[in-house]
Amino acid sequence: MRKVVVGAAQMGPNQKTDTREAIVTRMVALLDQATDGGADLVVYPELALTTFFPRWYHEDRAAADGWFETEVPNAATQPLFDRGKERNVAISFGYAEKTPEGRHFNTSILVDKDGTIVGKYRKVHLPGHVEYEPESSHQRLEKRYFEPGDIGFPAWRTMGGIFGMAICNDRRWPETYRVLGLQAVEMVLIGYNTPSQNQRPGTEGADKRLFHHRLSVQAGAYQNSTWAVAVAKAGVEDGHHLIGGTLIVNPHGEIVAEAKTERDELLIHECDLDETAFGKATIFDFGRHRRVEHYGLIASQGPAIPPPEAAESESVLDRSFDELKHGYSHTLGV
Ligand code: ING
Repeated sequence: MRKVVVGAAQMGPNQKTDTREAIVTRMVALLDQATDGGADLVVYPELALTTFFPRWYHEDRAAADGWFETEVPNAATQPLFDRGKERNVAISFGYAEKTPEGRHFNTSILVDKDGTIVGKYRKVHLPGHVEYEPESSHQRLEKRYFEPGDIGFPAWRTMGGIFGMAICNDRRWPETYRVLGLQAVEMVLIGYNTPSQNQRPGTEGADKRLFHHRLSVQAGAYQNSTWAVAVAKAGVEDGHHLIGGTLIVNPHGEIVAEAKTERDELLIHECDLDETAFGKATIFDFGRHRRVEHYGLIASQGPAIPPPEAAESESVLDRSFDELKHGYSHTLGV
């Protein structure tokens, strides 16, 4: 048994006017509640220190820099680091990172029980757009304010297991979990801020969003035989609603805990990392079952490319094995 007691610390809304200090005070209260409940690890949401500011358009991109941290820990977050060390608990949280070179990332870190930052992840899959979309009722400007992550999907050994991180939109992409799965990951920590309104009203509401959220996290956990802890910032921020649905999913893809509110809410669950072993040794024994020679398109092709229109007389049997083997992009010479 390699038990890690996880505290999934869902946060309610952060308003534009909330100070970092006031937000960190809430985070410390959640940490206290978690450690009172025996937690070894507390997981917080994406962009935990601010409102979800990519909903706001700034013509001058530098005007958004106030939402970014130039270093962590810093004065605002030191109380959280101090409390974690004092209470001997690991923490993970997301924030907007501005590097000394002036680059901008949507970042999360993993801090071990003695306050050392043992892992950093920068969000790879950035949804939305760069420019203001006048036709959209809601702006999604992550591509304006952040660069795609430049450190891939690393996994780290800590707390007696193998941990990885992902952020929000990443959880919708199977590649995220598989790259971590190929590092034998045993627990994936995922913070998210997911709006319930779409840019084009009426296409899908909170219920569909929650369904896709659960589906994505459960699938990723099951298909890589790993625990997954997905933690929301939820509720109405500056008039804009974010879904809740904080989840802990076991390596069999089962939801073992789920938040009921859209406020600060803590889930606690005792996770046995050894529960990942069965799937990794049987149905998802990657070494025994995966056939990488057929997966080339996944890492070599960005967009979907449909097969060519078949000529009248042509049958698939007329295509060379080479064409079939390499997929249609080879045929199209792209
Ligand atoms: N938010 C959303 C997410 O992927 C989104 C963006 C919402 C995409 C709904 C698709 C549908 O959960 C972030 N921050 O990535």
